[in-house]
Amino acid sequence: MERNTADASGQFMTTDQGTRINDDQNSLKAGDRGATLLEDFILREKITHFDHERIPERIVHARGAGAHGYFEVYESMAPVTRAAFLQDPGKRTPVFVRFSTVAGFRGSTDLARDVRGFSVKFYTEEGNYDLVGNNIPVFFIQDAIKFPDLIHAVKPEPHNEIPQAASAHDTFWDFVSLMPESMHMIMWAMSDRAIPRSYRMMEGFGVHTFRFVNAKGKASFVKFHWKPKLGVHSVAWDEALKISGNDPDFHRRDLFDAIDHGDFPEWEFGVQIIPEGDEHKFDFDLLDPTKLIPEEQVPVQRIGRMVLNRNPDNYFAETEQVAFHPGHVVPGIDFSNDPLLQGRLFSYTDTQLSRLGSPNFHEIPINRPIAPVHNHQRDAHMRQTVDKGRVAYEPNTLGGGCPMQATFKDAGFVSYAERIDAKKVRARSPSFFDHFTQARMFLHSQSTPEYNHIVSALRFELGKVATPAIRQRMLFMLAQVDRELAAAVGVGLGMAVPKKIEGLLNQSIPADGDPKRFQPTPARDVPPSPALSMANTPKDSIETRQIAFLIADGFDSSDIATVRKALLAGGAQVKFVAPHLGQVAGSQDPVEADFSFLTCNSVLFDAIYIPGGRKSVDALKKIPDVGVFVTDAWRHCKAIGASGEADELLVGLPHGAGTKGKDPVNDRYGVVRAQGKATTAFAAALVQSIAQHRHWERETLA
Ligand code: HDE
Repeated sequence: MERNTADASGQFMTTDQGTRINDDQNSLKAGDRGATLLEDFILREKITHFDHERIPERIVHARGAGAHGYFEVYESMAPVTRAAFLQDPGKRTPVFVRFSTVAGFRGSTDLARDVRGFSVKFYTEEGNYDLVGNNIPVFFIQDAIKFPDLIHAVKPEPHNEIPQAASAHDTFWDFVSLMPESMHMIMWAMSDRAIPRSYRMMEGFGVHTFRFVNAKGKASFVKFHWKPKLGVHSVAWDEALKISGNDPDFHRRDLFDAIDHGDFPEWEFGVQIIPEGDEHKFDFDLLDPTKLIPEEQVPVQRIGRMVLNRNPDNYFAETEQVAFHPGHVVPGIDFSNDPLLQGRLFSYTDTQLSRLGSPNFHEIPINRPIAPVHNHQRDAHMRQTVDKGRVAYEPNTLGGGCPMQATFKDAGFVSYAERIDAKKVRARSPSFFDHFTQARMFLHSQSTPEYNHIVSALRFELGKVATPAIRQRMLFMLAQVDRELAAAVGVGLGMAVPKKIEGLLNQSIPADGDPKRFQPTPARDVPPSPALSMANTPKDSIETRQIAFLIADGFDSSDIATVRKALLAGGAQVKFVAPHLGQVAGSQDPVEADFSFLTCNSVLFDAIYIPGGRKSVDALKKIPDVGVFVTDAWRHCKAIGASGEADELLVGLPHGAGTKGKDPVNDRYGVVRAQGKATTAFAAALVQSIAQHRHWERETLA
């Protein structure tokens, strides 16, 4: 039973029992100055409900944002999988998606340096399928048994609960410096992938190798990918820090506003399919979650698309109560023996029991499958279903033998009958001990600015580590990936890279094991993978980008009209930022300011434009925030546009970027200026500059 409170106009207020309330302002008292009476069932019900409003937040991925949408496949995938939602191109499967950060608490900033969760619940006609992935294709650890250690290490330190939503502290790096297997993931986490511009501009990955199974029972291995239509983009680290102060809800707001505005975020669904017979053809183990399959080796086939077109009505009911589980699968999708995945298959139901409080969490509206549910599970806290009849067991005759088990042909889920002939051991396969080759491959696949950002991130993170021995161990570990990287980080820390640290690479040797067998193998050079660099993402669109127009009374109306027209035509959004809210007078018509310089900041926009107009430019010159707007936009490598007198606001920019050129339109390092009035050629050059996302080359100017 759902209560609709969205359209409650004309309804009387009631208690939870439906009794109409006559006074919601005063509690029941003995006289108007008297003590409050225990009898007041209305007060007690209201306060009791309030007292219990909070449920335990997720132990990881507590901070998130969600949206509804749909998925559709491009063509039938019947040759590889029998999953019904991957058969018919005409069919739209509803989805609910939740994006998240991992380490921070529920109220923490969106812009933490962190992995992002990317969970998709497909409400298929064969039951719910959850793809519970991340925006990074590998993970820190290889075996589920280390997950509590990893999370304890990264969460705020237990004695003082500091720092919030940050990995830059001793316990995290203490742990990582002793875990060579985490090095590949560390490269990703220290890259700009960990500070995305938007959830809408992130890739998603299933991480583990899964299985597809077709109608003949034939299986293949599969890796899952989400490719964002808008490309993969990140912010700058200094910007992330400032966004965290200016708008800690930046990603959440961005997703909500985009959908509200009709700019529906879209991803293509990609698969890398590996025939069962090729399981051992790679130089790493397909079951090892610290490895990826380079796209150049096994191409990602784009097999469908997902569109998010509806915001949740209620954050708690939907985004908070949604319960994902990698074990929610449908016929045609099965698991591999990845030891991290295997552990996850246990963890997610367990966590819902403590978080949502009952095994009936599947009855919460957001978790309900659209496929009918028939079984003999009964009762427990907050049961919603009113089960009829007296049969709650199987086998039975009194219920006509129903509900019945479904055969493979009846779309029953039949686990893939993988042959296993092995000893029961606590062990790790020797094929899991190449921890450095792919870390090095990732590093060597980055553009120069991306590489430099990794160095800076490591200098920052390790610079926040107070214990010198941890920094040293990390430098040694980084040197296993790449000596130059370690040396560059060492410069920032004022430390030499240690040549040897006794026993460090043997940490995971069990007392009775063979030490050689457990030693990580040295990094090998393998071909770089261009797909791993964000520099190679498409940069041909300004769709949904937020552009700040800095104006004051007296701005040039024709400048604004020309530039605005071009930006809106490209799908961007224009926001007017002025000394005050309300109307701002132009040379012709006034405009309404969206923000004042107090209520927004350069870091909240993708680019800025300043129109001409003597009076406007003179007024802007007197406002210190305007200077910061411009210098931050420069520092964060964003497109900057200026026309007419607005040139004067750019004179402080370094490397001659602010000096007036002779041509009608000048573009220096993404700073676009018009000699006089803004022309269509100027607007086109600005659009082109914004489409680049960032002009990182500015960082390397001497
Ligand atoms: Fe999770 N993880 N995880 N995880 N995970 C949870 O489940 C866990 C792992 C991921 O938006 C929890 O409902 C273990 C890898 C996402 O609601 C919990 C292990 C990947 C989300 C849990 C892992 C993920 C979670 C916390 C090691 C990438 C957010 C709340 C074996 C493929 C889902 C919850 C959402 C959430 C356990 C490792 C992704 C405690 C034990 C690898 C996106 O059950």
